[in-house]
Amino acid sequence: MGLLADSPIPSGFTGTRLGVCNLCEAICGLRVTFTDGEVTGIRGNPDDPLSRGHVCPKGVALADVHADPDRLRRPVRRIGSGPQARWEEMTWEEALDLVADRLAAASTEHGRDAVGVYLGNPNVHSLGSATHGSAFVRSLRTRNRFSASSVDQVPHQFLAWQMFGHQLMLPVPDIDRTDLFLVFGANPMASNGSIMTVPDFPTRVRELHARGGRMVVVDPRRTETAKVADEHLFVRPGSDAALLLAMVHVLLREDLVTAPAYVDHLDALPGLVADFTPELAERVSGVPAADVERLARELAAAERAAVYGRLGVSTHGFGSICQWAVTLLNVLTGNLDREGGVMFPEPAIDTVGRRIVSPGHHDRWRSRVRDLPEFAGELPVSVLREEIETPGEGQIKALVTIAGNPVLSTPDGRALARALDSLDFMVAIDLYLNETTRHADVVLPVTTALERDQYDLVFHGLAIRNTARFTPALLPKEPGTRHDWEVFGALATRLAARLGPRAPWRARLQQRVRMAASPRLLLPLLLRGNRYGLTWRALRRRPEGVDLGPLRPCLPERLQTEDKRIDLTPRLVVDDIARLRASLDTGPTTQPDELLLIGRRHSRDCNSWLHNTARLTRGRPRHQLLAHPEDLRARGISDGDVVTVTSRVGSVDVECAASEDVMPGVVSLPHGYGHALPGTRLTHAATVPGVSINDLTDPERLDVSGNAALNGTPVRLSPAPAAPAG
Ligand SMILES: Nc1nc2c(c(=O)[nH]1)N[C@H]1C(S)=C(S)[C@@H](COP(=O)(O)OP(=O)(O)OC[C@H]3O[C@@H](n4cnc5c(=O)[nH]c(N)nc54)[C@H](O)[C@@H]3O)O[C@H]1N2
Ligand SMILES: Nc1nc2c(c(=O)[nH]1)N[C@H]1C(S)=C(S)[C@@H](COP(=O)(O)OP(=O)(O)OC[C@H]3O[C@@H](n4cnc5c(=O)[nH]c(N)nc54)[C@H](O)[C@@H]3O)O[C@H]1N2
Ligand code: SF4
Ligand SMILES: [Mo]
Repeated sequence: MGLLADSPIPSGFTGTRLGVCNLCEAICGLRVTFTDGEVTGIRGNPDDPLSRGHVCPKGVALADVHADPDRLRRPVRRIGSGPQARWEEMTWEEALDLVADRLAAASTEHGRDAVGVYLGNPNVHSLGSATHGSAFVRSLRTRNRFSASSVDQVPHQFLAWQMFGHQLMLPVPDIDRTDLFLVFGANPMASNGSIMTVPDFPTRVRELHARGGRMVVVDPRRTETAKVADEHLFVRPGSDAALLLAMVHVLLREDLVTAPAYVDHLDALPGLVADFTPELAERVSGVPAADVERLARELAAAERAAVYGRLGVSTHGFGSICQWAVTLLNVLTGNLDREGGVMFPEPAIDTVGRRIVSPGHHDRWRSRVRDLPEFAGELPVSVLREEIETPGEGQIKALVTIAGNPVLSTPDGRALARALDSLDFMVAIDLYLNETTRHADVVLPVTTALERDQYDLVFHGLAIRNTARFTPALLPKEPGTRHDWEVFGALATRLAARLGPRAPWRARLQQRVRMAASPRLLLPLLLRGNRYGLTWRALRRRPEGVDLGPLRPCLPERLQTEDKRIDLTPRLVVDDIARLRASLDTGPTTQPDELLLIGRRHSRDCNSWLHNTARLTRGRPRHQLLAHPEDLRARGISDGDVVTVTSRVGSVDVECAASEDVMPGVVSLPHGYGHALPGTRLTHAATVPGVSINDLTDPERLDVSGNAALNGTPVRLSPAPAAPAG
């Protein structure tokens, strides 16, 4: 049968083919059933050595995105603006020329930094973006580069760059072999894991329990993950730095340390954490001092333990300190690079060791208005709006967004939306006319996941098991549509012609050849010399994925630091302890009636962009503000009322739901909602209730790495004057 075929299905095909889901980091292998050329079923592939048959409701929605009549299939140009705006289709040649002309004009008239670029999350899930996207971004020659990373995982990268020598040298929990799994600020039951590619998390937790292991979750909300854990501890949002450092304090004070030989400055740690006592942690975080001590002791006593801190402690005012403390807990208990601890995946295509991705750098330039340093070539997206709105040399006049929806996903999105209208020119490379792309002058749509070849250059490197998998495109590209890599190539070539040569001719030629080659042609080159001797041919013969075995210890050899040692006191993070101490004196809130806002994810949401399919939005509404019944009662608010939530930057009206699952003093909204805006073309999503949490989050609240502190935003709650529309 056609399960193993290597080219798209023929028209009218009936049968099953292997596919892959690229919607989240779990990268599940799929079995896709076709009837007369239409997708009629999507199931998990039990033969996939990593995902083992797992699939979630979102995977099934891949077909809905492909079939969605609202999805753009041709380039469009906006005629007029505001509510009167309409969209007109263009030919590809016309659209690409116009975009290249306008971007080049901004660059030559106002200087190269006049073009800004924002890369959204789906870029890391696309092979074509990995192979061709960065060359396009480089061809813009701007320092005003932004991405969703700075509302997500920059603290992880910032720390990995300083301690392990490469921003993507990120340890992942060896969840299949650990005895104690300590989770801070992550909800893998809903998110399916992040910086931990772990398809089938629920089964793996059951297996952990079956072998006598334990999972402990520290989170301001009793999440889906907390509910399947052995223990859950509430923690005040934004306070984990003090809590985690207190655990380090206990390890050092009680002499529970078994650090490896390749670490430096161990002796400096006791002085750095001396004042972070369990008592201080209790006062700040609400976690009892006795529990802080017990957790530290249990961690030291466990034969194999993994400490994991993710989005909740990374989109945080002290995200870098949190990630540092998490790393210290693993290192000091001997759990870094140990089976059952946290380990470094060794992917077949080693983007780290082969420097396919740069190791990272810091403060080579700064943002113009707020003077914030770049990290790894990007500025914090929290400064994007001011860089567009503040006049002067280097002001952003033209913007490119690629697979991103920053109006819903970055702090003070409403103000960013206004700023987008003041640009001279904006182009979006995207599938939809949504809250962000409706501001563009031109939208260039690309093919969907089912039409593209896929190899996960990023996520094999973050996976809990070493595997490799090449999945050929299932569906042929519709006539007149383009793959993302083709759009990147066409734009890069046009820009080079308009902006004039910069590199020597040989390099330019090589670049042109590379941009013209499909990702599939580049993969054999990338595979060359891999440590497994895995050939391109062998990879293609096994579309279910090639198993390369469990994670293996690899330090200190694989460290990317020059001296193959780990500095336990990374300066840029250690220097931030002074700011942490100062914040402990003032506290997270300034007013007695303030509550702390946190986000949440649901298994049927995918950031902001999968709400246009009824399959994922039916069922009980899930957009509400969750609040503790006591906090509602104290404000005269009843369950189900519409409330006004106000922060420093804005306010929204939204239904509330009383829930004892959130800690008193904490309220929670999901992100990625708030769709019914004029000019969008999201017929179904526009009927989905909810508001954008990022109309409340504050671009002034940042970690030292430049990452936005989305969680723990102080807000006030009051009964709303009238019911909201819709
Ligand atoms: N308050 C709060 N804010 C958050 C978060 C939070 O937890 N709380 N989470 C943050 C995180 S972790 C992230 S990653 C960001 C996400 O932030 P973004 O990446 O800005 O937002 P997405 O919702 O992922 O938007 C993806 C966009 O890509 C388009 N798209 C989908 N597939 C493709 C494709 O294959 N090609 C192209 N060209 N376009 C495509 C979609 O139509 C959509 O417009 O949000 C962040 N924002
Ligand atoms: N279904 C679904 N899956 C997804 C996504 C999605 O939108 N939907 N998005 C994908 C993306 S882009 C990413 S980055 C990952 C993220 O994956 P995760 O890191 O698992 O992210 P969340 O589910 O947002 O979990 C963050 C947790 O941190 C908690 N938290 C908030 N503030 C604090 C705090 O101050 N301290 C502590 N200890 N906890 C806190 C929140 O209550 C929440 O439970 O998920 C990915 N997977
Ligand atoms: S868990 Fe993630 S990768 Fe797997 S089917 Fe769901 S969305 Fe797709
Ligand atoms: Mo993310």
